[in-house]
Amino acid sequence: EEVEETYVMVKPDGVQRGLVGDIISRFEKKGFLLKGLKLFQCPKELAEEHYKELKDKSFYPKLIKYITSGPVVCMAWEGIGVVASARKLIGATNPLQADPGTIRGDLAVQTGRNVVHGSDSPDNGHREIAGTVRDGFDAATEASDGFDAAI
Ligand code: DAT
Ligand code: MG
Repeated sequence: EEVEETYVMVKPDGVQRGLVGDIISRFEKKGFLLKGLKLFQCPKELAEEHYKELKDKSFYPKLIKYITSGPVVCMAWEGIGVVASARKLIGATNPLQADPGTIRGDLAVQTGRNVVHGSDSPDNGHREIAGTVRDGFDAATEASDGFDAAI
């Protein structure tokens, strides 16, 4: 397994419900390294770009409305195999099917309010990080070079 980066985003319901700390804590305790973080109001255009593969789905308009309905917390996480591991920590898209112990399995009920996003590939991770938290990322990387996360 290689050291990778992934993009994790606490969606507006997660921010409003006060779940940011719990979610960050799960990634920290797993041993991943936080490389960038921003409270961010997602513009409609970026939301449409982020979910462009889903634009023909019936739920797409609601999805865009939801993701732009309030601030999100955007994060870049680094570690060995972090792309797939983050998806495991997050759990299945439908929270009722997500295993207990996962973020969605523990904290959510509805697919349309599933609290958190995680990139599905390293390429998408880089693209999503570039659109949100990349500013200041390199400086943060340099500053945290002395830390030894369990990566
Ligand atoms: P994931 O977020 O697990 O990667 P996805 O990429 O298939 O899932 O879909 C992106 C988001 O779109 C998902 O987190 C919630 C929403 N969504 C997906 N399928 C849905 C459905 N059937 N009804 C409502 N929202 C849905
Ligand atoms: Mg997805």
